[in-house]
Amino acid sequence: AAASYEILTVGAVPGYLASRPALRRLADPAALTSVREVGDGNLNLVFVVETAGGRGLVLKQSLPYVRVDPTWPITPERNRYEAAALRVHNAVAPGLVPEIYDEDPARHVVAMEDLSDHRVWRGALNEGLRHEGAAGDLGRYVARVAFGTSVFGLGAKGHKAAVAASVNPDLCEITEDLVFTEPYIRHEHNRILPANEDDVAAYAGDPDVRAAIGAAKLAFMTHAEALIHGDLHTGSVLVRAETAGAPRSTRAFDVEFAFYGPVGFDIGALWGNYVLAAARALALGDEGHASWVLGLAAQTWAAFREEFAALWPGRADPRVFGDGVLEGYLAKVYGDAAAAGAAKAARRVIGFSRVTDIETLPEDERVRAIRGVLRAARLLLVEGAALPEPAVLFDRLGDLLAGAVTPA
Ligand code: SR1
Ligand code: MG
Repeated sequence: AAASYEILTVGAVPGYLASRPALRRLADPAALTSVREVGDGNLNLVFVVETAGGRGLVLKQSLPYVRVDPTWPITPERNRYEAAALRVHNAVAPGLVPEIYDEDPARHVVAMEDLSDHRVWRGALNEGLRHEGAAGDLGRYVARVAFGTSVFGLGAKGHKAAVAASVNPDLCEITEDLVFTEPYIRHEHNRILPANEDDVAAYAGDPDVRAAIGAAKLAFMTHAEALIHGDLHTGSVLVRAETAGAPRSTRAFDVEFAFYGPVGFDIGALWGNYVLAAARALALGDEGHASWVLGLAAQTWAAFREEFAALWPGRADPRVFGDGVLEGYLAKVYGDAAAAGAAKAARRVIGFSRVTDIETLPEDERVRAIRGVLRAARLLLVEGAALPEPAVLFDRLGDLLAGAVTPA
């Protein structure tokens, strides 16, 4: 697909900055020390701009096609949703997403805070590194968004107006297809190692799995609870460990999939990616790291619960949304998270868009890791909601993973 607007290049960035009044002040085009294109996701161009003595910034430009498959058109309007969601998330969860500096709807560019002193969490997890506190920070992020953008935080009319302003059908369709449909049918996007064919058939053909995935897809499509991130995997998280000069920092980024959806989808995205990271660690014989990673699920959930409960007294209309509603809602989020976690883990080992956690393993280890992920996904889907203590649920998942992944 051809672009009807100018695609940025490293060489064009100084001129672009000069053309944007909001950016000239932040990154003087005459004082640039470096411009690098660093995008490593499936969709966009990302330029890191550094200046002498300044804070620098990041330019993210949407392409009118999938970056890793230019024959696949996709609306560049997605960064309008990203800019809008970033503004909202900065307001309700300050310090947990990048600051936004500028939005250029004509060139489909969003400018935001440079977080080059952070690193992508997936890579750190793959290396066996422990960023203590990140899982809890993300639970607090999801809670602040879940409350602040919901009926509870906005009231009835505020919520309806926000839902209407945030409909993001093209990006939702990608998730509906890639996460909830393609792994469960024969599809050209699916890539299955011969040694995993029985594992995939057992998972995707299981009637309990199919019923639960259908229900999870329906929830994704219809439960307009809050302006969720929509793609909160560990590659959408930046982490920085505490040092003598700087405190710990965790930021969720890449919010172009944001829409009004079920809050449990964001928690589940994290849980599913913890499962992938643990499967990798076990395949490489690092039981200690696997156990630490699986413990993150309880940390994310506890922080989510505590933050949401702390915000609850400020809810709109406590006449109807009494305290009895809170526990029921949290249980609903938990069940959605278990199902979404399964869907998010399974799609990464069957369908389009794979993850380095698994793909960089040698083939024998990869086969065993994929087998473990699919067994864990089944447990999450079919029994997850009935095991409402995350420590218990993820202990069970750890045993199941170890049985499938650890060499005999
Ligand atoms: C065609 S986009 C494939 C995937 O990349 C994003 O990160 C989302 O996870 C999406 O499903
Ligand atoms: Mg992304």
